[in-house]
Amino acid sequence: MNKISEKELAAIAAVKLVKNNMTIGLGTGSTAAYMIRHLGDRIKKEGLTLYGVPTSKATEKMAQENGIAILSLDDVKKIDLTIDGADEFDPYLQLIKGGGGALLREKIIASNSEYNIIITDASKQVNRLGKFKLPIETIPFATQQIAAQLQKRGLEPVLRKQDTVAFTTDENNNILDLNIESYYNLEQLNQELMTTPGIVETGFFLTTTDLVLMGKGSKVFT
Ligand code: ABF
Repeated sequence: MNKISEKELAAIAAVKLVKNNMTIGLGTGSTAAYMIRHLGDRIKKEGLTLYGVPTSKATEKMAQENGIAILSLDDVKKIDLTIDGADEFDPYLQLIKGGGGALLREKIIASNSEYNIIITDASKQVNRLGKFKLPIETIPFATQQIAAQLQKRGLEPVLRKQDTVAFTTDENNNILDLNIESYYNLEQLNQELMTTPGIVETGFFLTTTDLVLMGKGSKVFT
C-alpha cells in the first residue's frame, strides 16, 4: 500500500472541515487536486451538497468530474471557505503563489472568502519568502516594457514559457517570474508592483491566509 503523501494528508484534514451546503473556493495545483478528489468522496459517501467556485479552468473540470456543483463568483453572496495550495509559506503565513499560473483568480477568490486554508507540505516552508521566484501577471500589451523596467531594478524578470511560446493564463495574460531575494520589505515591493500600469496581480498573498495545514499529522499554523 503506498504511503499517503504529506500533501494528501493536509488535503484530507482540510476536507474534514467542510460542512454540508458550504460554498467552497477550490484551489489549483496538485495539492488542491487531492482536496477535490476527497471532497468528491465525501459527496458520494455522505450525500453532501457542496458548491464550488473554481480558481482555474483546470480545477473547474476536475470539480465537475468529482460531482461538485460549480458556481461562478457572480452566483454567490459569499464563499464560506477556500482551500488552496501554495509555493512557499513563511512563519507569518505570508505566501508566494502562482507557480501554476492561476494567481489572479486565486487571489480574487481568496479575497472574497470568509476563511482561507492553505494545504501544503514541509517542502514549501521557509523563514523568508523568495527562494521561489515571485510570479506576476501582466497584460501582454505591456509585458516587454514591464520586464525592461523590472530588469533595471534587479528583479531579473523571466517570461514564463509553455514549450517555445509565452505561457498564457486563463485570462490570456502573461506571467513574469521575478527574483525578489534582494528585497526585504515585501509589502512595499507588492505596492510598487501593483501600482505599475500593466501589472494585473502579484503572487504575494501576504494577508489572506487564516490557517496552514501541513502534512505529517497536519501540523497547524494559525
Ligand atoms: C496553487 O498551488 C498555486 O498558486 C501554486 O503554484 C500551487 C502549488 O502547487 P502544488 O500544490 O502542486 O504544490 O495555488
